[in-house]
Amino acid sequence: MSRDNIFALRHDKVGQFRFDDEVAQVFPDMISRSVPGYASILSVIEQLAARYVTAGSNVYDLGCSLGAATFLMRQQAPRDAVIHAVDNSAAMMTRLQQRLSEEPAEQRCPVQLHQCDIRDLPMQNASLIVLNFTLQFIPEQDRSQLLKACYQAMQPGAALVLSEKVCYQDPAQQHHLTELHLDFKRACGYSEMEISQKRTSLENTLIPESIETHCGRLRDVGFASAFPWFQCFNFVSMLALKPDE
Ligand code: GEK
Repeated sequence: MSRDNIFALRHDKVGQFRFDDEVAQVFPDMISRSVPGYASILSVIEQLAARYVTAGSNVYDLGCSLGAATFLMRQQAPRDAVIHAVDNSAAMMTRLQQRLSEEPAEQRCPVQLHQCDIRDLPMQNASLIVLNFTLQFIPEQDRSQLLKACYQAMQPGAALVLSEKVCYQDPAQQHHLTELHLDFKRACGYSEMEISQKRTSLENTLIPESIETHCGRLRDVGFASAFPWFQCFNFVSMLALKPDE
């Protein structure tokens, strides 16, 4: 796995963060050293696939990057399900296509790649939809519509996983959780300069919201229940369930 040192050298001007070739090349290292709990969340996504993915249904991995969730869900999905891995980054999709072509031709369900904006993707007959740290990159005004499209595409009893970096209204809580996250990044080997330049680069690109805002929005678009099932510092994963008919 290539090591992320994108922000290790001082940049005169830090540009807006992009999921380009440089990022795609180091992405597994970058996300596992930046998102506390990432591996645990992925392993539960695999477990959820075993529970929720039904025969003949569609599974959507929205903002799939290099397909970490897709590969794990594929281990559990019935052979006649289809996993749709969706990302608008050409660099991510090229690498994912390459990785898929290197997979042994085994008895697994098909994976269809879609290089497009997740807001433009038609979805239907879904048993499981995953937004693993993706909604935070969608403009706030578009989030309800996207989640409504997910809800409408889902079968009764289907599940949606929403993992996000979150924020808190209470300044003390926000401060402490941010500090604990920074400690995590330091312990993972990031320098103060890397941390600071990455933060500048993500400003106005990654927009966190509170757990209450997320769960409230999920209920507003129709999910019968929506609740956090995992938290490490200011990183949370939520589960939203469509009622059985
Ligand atoms: C994982 N889920 O490893 N349409 C499509 N893709 C988008 C859009 C959009 N509008 N906006 C952002 N992306 C993955 C990790 S990373 C999270 C997800 C992170 C894509 C973007 O190109 C990137 O690949 C992904 O969402 C976010 O489980 O880097 O913090």
